[in-house]
Amino acid sequence: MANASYDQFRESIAGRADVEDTPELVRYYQDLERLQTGALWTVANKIEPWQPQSASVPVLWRYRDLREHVLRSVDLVTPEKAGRRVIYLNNPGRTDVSAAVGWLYSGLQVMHAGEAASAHAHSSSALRFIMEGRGAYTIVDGHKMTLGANDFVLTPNGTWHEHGVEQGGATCIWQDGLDIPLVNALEAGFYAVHPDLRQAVGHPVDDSVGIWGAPALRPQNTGWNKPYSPLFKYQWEPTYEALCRFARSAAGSPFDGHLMHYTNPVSGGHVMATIGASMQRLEPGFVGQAHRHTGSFLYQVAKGQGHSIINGQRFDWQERDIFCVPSWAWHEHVNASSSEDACLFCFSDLPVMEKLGLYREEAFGEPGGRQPVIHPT
Ligand code: 1HN
Repeated sequence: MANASYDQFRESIAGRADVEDTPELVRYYQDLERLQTGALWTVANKIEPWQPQSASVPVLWRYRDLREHVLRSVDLVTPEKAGRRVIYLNNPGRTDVSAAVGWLYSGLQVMHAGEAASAHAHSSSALRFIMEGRGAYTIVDGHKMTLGANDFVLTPNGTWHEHGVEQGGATCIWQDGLDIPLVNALEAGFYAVHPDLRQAVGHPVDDSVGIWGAPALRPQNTGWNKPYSPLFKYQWEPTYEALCRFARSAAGSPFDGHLMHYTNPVSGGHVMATIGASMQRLEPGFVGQAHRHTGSFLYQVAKGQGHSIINGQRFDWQERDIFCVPSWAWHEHVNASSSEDACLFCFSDLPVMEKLGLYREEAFGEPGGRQPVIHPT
């Protein structure tokens, strides 16, 4: 990387731990170990790196490779037996915690017409992004939502939630995103199965959109005070229209093109306490500049095709592919197509980074900087 030699230089300068082992020190360390203690200077440089050292690696999961294997699971296990019939994304650097990137979990869930998975609740916050099929629904705390391709739905932490596909629908596949690795790292995870296995639908279908989904209008006297969005479903069509209007009205970001965050209509902030999400549009011919920031990001290509360069490695993506950008990895996005725009859905732990005061961002090199491609594909 461009900054590697500078980082190595900084690592060699004074002020950091630099104690050579002697027989006496080794005996001392052994004595400390027996007392469940240790000398900080033996670990300080490792536990306090100069900058984030993500254990996650950039990965592209190609949908054309995954899809048939996801569908195979339909004949192998039932949703009743499996609880959730999901093929999860396993970052090679994070296999110990079943994470797709950083502290985020993700998987592809498949359901046939007429199938349903029972209701449960857990401390993890979750979301779904619909990839294909017809007739999918999710019920969140008695609110039923109908779902189509590129719709984005929340199942916030603590809510009862279940999913299914209506009789007469078509096999559905969606991406799940959860903060399970984070919640487990914080040792704060609870899980419960609904006592009746199914929830009663207690409200008109899609009522959360009816109440909260009007653009820039907030209903009066709803008394919502939960730490997540009362709007549980964000539909594709109005999202795409908003991005196109944004693109006609302003230049957008040199790094991200036209990017809009899905928001909690009450607070204007992120949709959930630990997970944020966005959709960005890269217009035909868009060549993004490289930058990096803290936080772990998982993208799904909702529309079009293009490529991203992540820490010097080029990943060519097309519709439905999923790829990740680990914390502090350089990344830039390109839509080389001359005619079609590309849209990237993304979810991340940005709310956590922001709330904890850990968000940091920098541009690559000079303005206009682009990465050298070290590993062309
Ligand atoms: C979960 O609740 C779902 O509700 C999917 O569909 C995947 C992975 C781990 C823990 C809970 C779902 C999950 C999950």
